[in-house]
Amino acid sequence: MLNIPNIMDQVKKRNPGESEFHQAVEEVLESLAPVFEKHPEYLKAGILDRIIEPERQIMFRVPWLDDEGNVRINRGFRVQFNSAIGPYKGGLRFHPSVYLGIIKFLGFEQVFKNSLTGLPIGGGKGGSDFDPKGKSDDEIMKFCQSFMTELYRHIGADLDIPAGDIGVGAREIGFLFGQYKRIKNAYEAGVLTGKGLTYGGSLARKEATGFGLVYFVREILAANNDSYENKEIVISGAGNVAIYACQKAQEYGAKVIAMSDSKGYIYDKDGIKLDTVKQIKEVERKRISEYVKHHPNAEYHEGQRNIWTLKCDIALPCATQNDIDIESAKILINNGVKVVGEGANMPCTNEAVKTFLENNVLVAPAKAANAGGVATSALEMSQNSIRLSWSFEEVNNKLNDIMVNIFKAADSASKEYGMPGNYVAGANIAGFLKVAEAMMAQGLV
Ligand code: NDP
Ligand code: 2IT
Repeated sequence: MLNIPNIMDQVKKRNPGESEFHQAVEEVLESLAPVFEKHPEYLKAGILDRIIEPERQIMFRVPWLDDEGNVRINRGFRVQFNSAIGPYKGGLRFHPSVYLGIIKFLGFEQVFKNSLTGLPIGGGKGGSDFDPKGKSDDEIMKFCQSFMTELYRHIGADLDIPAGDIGVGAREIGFLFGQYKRIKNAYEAGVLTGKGLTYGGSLARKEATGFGLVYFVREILAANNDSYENKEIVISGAGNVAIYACQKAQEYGAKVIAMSDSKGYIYDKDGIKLDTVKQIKEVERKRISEYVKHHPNAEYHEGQRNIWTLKCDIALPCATQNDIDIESAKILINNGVKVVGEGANMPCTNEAVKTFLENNVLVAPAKAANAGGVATSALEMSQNSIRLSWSFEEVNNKLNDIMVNIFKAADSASKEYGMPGNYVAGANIAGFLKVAEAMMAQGLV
């Protein structure tokens, strides 16, 4: 038997103050307890102790000059968590809230997620406490160049392949790639993913996380004899994941009635006009509140979390971690929510997830449901290696198949371990088993 409180005491002692990392580990441990019971050899080989300890953690100073000529200093991170099944792979997050605990929680989750994709990618994550909001393009470029001037020595197409996450999109990846290429004096296209289409990017990578989420939830609905037809959906966030989740859900005939950003949410009972959201967020980089200027019948409300007071059939949290706490979960349940699809990483607190499951709300866990992004990053790496590019349809079909397979893996693991319909446990177990097998085979490293 795993003594989870005891293990968690150790985790907290070894990783002080890193509450998001503690939370991510606790959730996985609870799912894995029956696996360790069935496979005592994993415990004996130290798989548990090793899988919660990053292989390498890098922290560095990022100096840059702002437009007024002031010296600015940020902190950069890259946590190379686990390379048992492939090179470290995972995004970079630029957000003022970033510290080691956030990067470690994301890197830890990435290990299981990347395993679930079925593709040969290990787990890592990085980023900085740099805040891109309100910065000029010049400042963004100077920051990215300085960040890469240190990061370049730790990454590589067969070693560690960063991509985007919160605050890191096509613009930032372009600046990062340019600086990497300049320093290395070589065109190593596969060192970053999420690249622009003119220099090695993959069609459908931009859409992949949001589309993949909607494919995964489609599978959950179908397994429960349901579909998107006549469903009302609330999506938090208005970034990369949220926008393309909205697009695919609308294509499937669902009505998306609300979206948000970090300041507040918009409610459009007639259905969100996504072109307006794209213009505001992708082009103008402004607040979501601008939406009501274009659509006066819609409403804007301050307070990002208040979006969960809206009645909906499906909730897709696509903004950031701990967006849905237990209070929001209870309101959603009282309002009749049927499915919660986690587009963001760890958007529900552990208590919220438990409450959903106890009340028969279907939960599509982040490690499975948002894996379409990193899976398509791996497809971008494949295309870079063979120096060919596939059509949008080809990549999208592969993405769809991958999401169906992830669903099957999570579903069958949940059944095998006696928790049918608990896709949270199913995804954790299925993701873990492949990594654990590889670690066993490779000895004590
Ligand atoms: P973006 O930076 O494109 O968008 C983030 C969105 O969330 C913005 O609308 C932002 O608002 C909003 N937001 C609200 N509250 C917060 C907060 N406290 N901190 C940060 N953002 C907040 O990021 P992505 O869409 O890429 O990422 C969203 C989530 O999805 C993250 O959890 C990320 O880890 C996860 N994810 C992303 C993948 C990808 O391929 N991009 C793949 C898998 C998971 P505002 O506009 O005000 O900043
Ligand atoms: O959380 C994630 O999976 C991502 N931000 C995408 C990572 C990637 O390497 O594409």
